[in-house]
Parts: sequence; structure tokens; C-alpha cells
Amino acid sequence: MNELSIIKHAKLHRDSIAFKNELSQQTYQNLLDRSEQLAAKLLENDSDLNCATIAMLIPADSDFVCVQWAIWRAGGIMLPLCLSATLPEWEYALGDSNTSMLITTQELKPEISDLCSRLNVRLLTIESYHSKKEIVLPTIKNSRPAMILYTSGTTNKPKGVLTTHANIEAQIESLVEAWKWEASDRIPLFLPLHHIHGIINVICCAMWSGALVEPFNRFDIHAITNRVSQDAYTIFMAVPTIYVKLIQMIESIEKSSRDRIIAGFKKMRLMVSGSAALPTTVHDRWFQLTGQKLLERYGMTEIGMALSNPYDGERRPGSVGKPLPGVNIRLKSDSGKLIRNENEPGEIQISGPGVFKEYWNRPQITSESFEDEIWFRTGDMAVIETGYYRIMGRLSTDIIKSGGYKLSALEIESTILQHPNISECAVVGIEDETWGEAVAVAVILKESTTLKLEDFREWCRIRLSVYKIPKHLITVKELPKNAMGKVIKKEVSALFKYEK
Ligand code: MCA
Ligand code: AMP
Repeated sequence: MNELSIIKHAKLHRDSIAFKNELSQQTYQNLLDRSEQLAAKLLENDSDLNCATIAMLIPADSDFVCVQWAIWRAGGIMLPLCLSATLPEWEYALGDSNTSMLITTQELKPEISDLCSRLNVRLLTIESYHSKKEIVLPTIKNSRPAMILYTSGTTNKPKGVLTTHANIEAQIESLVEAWKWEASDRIPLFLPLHHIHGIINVICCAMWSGALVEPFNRFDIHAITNRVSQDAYTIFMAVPTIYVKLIQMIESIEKSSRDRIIAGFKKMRLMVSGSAALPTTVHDRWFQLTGQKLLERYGMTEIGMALSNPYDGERRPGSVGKPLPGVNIRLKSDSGKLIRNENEPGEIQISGPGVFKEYWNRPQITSESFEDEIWFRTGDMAVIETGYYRIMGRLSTDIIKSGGYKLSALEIESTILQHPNISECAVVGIEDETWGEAVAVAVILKESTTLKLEDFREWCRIRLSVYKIPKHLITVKELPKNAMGKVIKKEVSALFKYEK
């Protein structure tokens, strides 16, 4: 039978354990069986979902993979929702993606059922699929669309990034080869599953290789380091904020626990950092503590992983290494010139089989994002120094990276402007040791009104995910004209430096 490659790979490891936690474990065969039954339920009387968008609100455990494979095997496009998003954020994603069906758990159902009825989205729970019906699953060509992920950018609403099965397979194959994934690998999963860091780099690479995933429902630092001290893992993948938090924790605990945790980290065969710049101080401190040289890599939702320090060879602090297998890269200067020399900065442009198909329902923005039809413009600046790429920053000040999440200043501004006391605002990212950047907002208040940071954050909590809520607020009499412009935002950032 002509099956998706990820399913073919899973079948090579039927009896191996795919997911394990304190309470239960699931073999690859269990996942294959459960996903087949759920696919049958999704299909009901149809033979193929024909690229319908199916949203999933599923915690990060083996259920996630069952639902993912079921949607794919039935011919649908998966849209994983952020578990900690607010109702307006879910509503936007479901509406924008034309979602027809949503799969969740009994436990999470009450949180989203009203919204589903209002939007006319069919709601299914994973517990309700016990169909023993024999079905023939459709043949899915790998050129078909597979996944939509919402990503923020320089537009004030997030865009759906649509990738095909072929894109996803290319992204997985590249990482499995470069980072030498094996069936004997064991990895903890604590990253959110509405981004490729968790979905592709952790889950899909592990499932492709026959490896074992140990899921945690959040970044539970004590539970995770406890398992590290028991030598539970061979690979670890995290964002820089997590390494900062681990360093703070390890430095603060008593010696015997610290030694056991450090020994566990020391034994791992690979530790990776990405999604945001890893400060060299963090790289160096982690090496001093654990003897592990973190492998820093660079990627983006639209392209998968593009650049990586080597598995064998020099892992250079502050650099992101060289192109991964199958990735083509070029640098373009401000004036549009192709850069051929080292030490000259330019915008990173990427082509190759891993590059996404399109922004969902946005043909104009899709075509503007590519140059010469195949080169995707990342909006990140880099330079090559003695053979390695170094990321220099982003072209747009409206993009903030906080805790590894990409946030749009414009999106946060448009929400804040709905506050009854605020007449103007400018959102910027300001440097933060733990979060990389923290969200800060400068506001002008309407006449005779006041605003306290805590009340304001509470107001934001209903409308914005936790990592988008401004951590810093200043009220100014007058913002520079056009505070949302690139140059002026630099002045607003300077105001925060002055405040500190
Ligand atoms: C949470 N808090 C924050 C932020 N986030 N404060 C400032 N800035 C933030 N960004 C505050 C909360 O309000 C709360 O405060 C306290 O911190 C704890 O919040 P919690 O959510 O429990 O934090 P956590 O569990 O410790 O989460 C930190 C985290 C998480 C584990 C680093 O942010 C995370 O999972 N980040 C990874 C995101 C990711 O996977 N990105 C990849 C995107 P209070 O206690 O006062 O209420 S994909 C990508 O970027 C590309 C493709 C790539 O290259 O990978
Ligand atoms: P996302 O849109 O969430 O996929 O985030 C992708 C963005 O994260 C990239 O465009 C970069 O700006 C940033 N990024 C990812 N990895 C790194 C890294 N190692 N160093 C600096 N920035 C990074």
C-alpha cells in the first residue's frame, strides 16, 4: 500500500515503545492502531477528507500523535491549537483556517465547546472513537497539504503557514541525518505542540527513527531534572530561556542533587538550542556546568531548520553553523546584491524541499515573501564568518522573540488600543536575561485617566496569551509621531532603557 513515509517508518518499529510516562506506555503498534480507528471515525461515510482542515486541542502526549496520524491518514490537514491561547485567539485561528472539525479531550471539551457551536465546527473527543469498523484508508500523495501553523509576523494578524507532507518529510530527513537520530534515542517533550520545534524537531524526528518520547504537560523543571538525574534521556532540545532557567535552578540547589542532575546532562549524546539567539554567556556557563557544548541551530516555521552547528566538529558560541542537508541558502544585501564574501551582512533567503507551500488564503503575501519565485525571504540578517553563519538580528522591529515565541508588536498594539483608557501605544521588545526579549508597551492615556501595571496586565490576560502580556509599561505624555515606524520604535526602546 502506498502510505505516508511517517507511517511506513512507524511500522518498522511496531514493538518498540514510542511514548512513556509514569503511568503508561504506548508502543508504535498501539499508536498505529489507535490512529487507524480514529481515522475511520473521522471519515465516517467518506472515503477521503479531501484536505479539510481539522483542528486539534490536544495535550502533549501520545494522544497528540494519534490525532496527528489519524488526520493525515484520513486525508485532512492538521491545525494544532495552542493549549494556553485565549478564546479570541482560538476563534481567529478556527475562522481564518475554515476549520470544519475539532478534536479534543473530554477534559478540555468544556473550554471550547461553546465556541465550536457558535462557529459551527463539529466537535469530537478522542475518547469517542472506538470504531472497530474495517476501513480502507485513502492513498495520500506527499504533495498534499498536511499542516497549518499560525505564526506572527509583520502583519497585525497571525498567518497560517501551510506545509505539505513532502515539506515535512524533507524537514525530518534533514535533521535525522544531521543529528544522527537513532532508535535507541530517548527524549523529553515539554515544548508546546503548536510550533515546529516541538512537532517536527522532537516528535516527528523521534517517531521517524523509532525513538522514545517522554512527555510532560509543561516545562516542569523539577520533574524533568529528576528524570535527567536518572539518565532517562540521550537527547535534549530546548529554547535558550529553558537553559537559563536550568542554570538558575542547578546553581540554587544543594550539592548532591546538583551532582546527580549534572551527571545526567553530561551523559547525553546531544543537547540542542534554538528558536532564539543563545547568548554566548549561557553557552559558556552550560559548558562549565555540564561539559556539554550546546548545538545551536536556526530555523523558522516557514522553512523548518536551515542552519546548524555540526554534530561532529566545532560548535561555535554565537553562531548557527552551516546549511543543513537539503537546504539552499543565500544572503542578499539591502541594495539587492547577492553577497559572495564573508563578513558582509545580508538577509537570509532559503530554498529547498522543506520550504512551505503558502500562507493559507493569502496568495499576495505568499508571492511577496519569495524572491525569484523560489527564495523565501526570512527577514533575518546574517553574516558568514570563517565559514559559519552568525545571525545579526531581524529586519523588522515589529517582531519580538520572547521565551522562544515569535510575537507581533502590531498584533499586541491592536489589542491594547481596545483598552478604554488608552489613546495611543507602541509595543517593543526589550532585552531580558531570562526571556531573551520581554514585551514592553509605552502608552498615552486618554485625558483624566490612569493605569496601573497590574490592572492593565489583568485586562490583557483575557485577551492575550501569557507571553504576549506586557511585562513593562510606561505612560508617556506624547509618543513620537508614527510610533509604530521602525526608526521611531528605536526611540521608544530607548525610553525603556532610560526608565530602568
Ligand atoms: C511566561 N511568563 C513570561 C513569559 N512567558 N514573562 C515574560 N515574558 C514571557 N515570554 C511569565 C508568566 O506570566 C508567569 O508569570 C511565569 O512567567 C511562568 O509562566 P509559564 O508559562 O508557566 O512559564 P514557563 O512554563 O516557565 O514557560 C517558559 C517556557 C515557555 C518553557 C520557556 O515559554 C516555552 O515553552 N517556550 C518555548 C516556545 C517554543 O517552543 N517556541 C518555538 C517556536 P507569573 O508567575 O507572574 O504569572 S518555533 C520557532 O521558533 C522556530 C521554528 C525555531 O527555530 O524553533
Ligand atoms: P518562528 O516564526 O516562531 O518560526 O520563529 C522563527 C524566528 O526565530 C527566526 O526567523 C529567527 O528570527 C528566530 N530564530 C530561530 N532560531 C534562532 C537562533 N538560533 N538565533 C537567532 N534567532 C533565531
